[in-house]
Amino acid sequence: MEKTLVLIKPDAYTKGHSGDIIKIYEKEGFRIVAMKLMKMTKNLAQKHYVEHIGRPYYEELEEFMTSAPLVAMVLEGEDVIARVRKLNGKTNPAEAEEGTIRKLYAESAGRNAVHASDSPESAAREIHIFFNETEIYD
Ligand code: FUP
Repeated sequence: MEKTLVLIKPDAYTKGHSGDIIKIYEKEGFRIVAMKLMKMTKNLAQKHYVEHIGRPYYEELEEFMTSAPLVAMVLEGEDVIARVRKLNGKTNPAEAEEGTIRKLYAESAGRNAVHASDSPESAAREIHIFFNETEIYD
């Protein structure tokens, strides 16, 4: 069964939206197979966002992602990668469709409530940045 990495980012966690967001994924039928509350270190941010290092927004992104705890989880389900991306909505909440998590909870393109892997390759890479095999209950 397909798996994806989801992060409830520091903005959504701090504002108390974790439960609402998890409920959206569970209602869709996805199974949580790993989950933890953690604070991202700069080192972890650089690993996770390696493709973004050097972009104009990177410093601010790293600052934000390390500013407060986040909820990391692995979701499992049919076509979960594409379906979670659709539930999350576009990167910039101003462009996100009604009813999507980013439309509901994101403040801006930077502070945008959630992350989800964008391909099977990213999912495989990202899941193992946050979890080891013994922490995944699939
Ligand atoms: P997404 O796949 O929707 O998470 O978006 P991207 O991979 O394009 O970007 C990753 C993160 O970089 C975003 F979640 C937030 C940050 N970012 C900005 O802050 N500004 C931008 O213009 C683009 C991305």
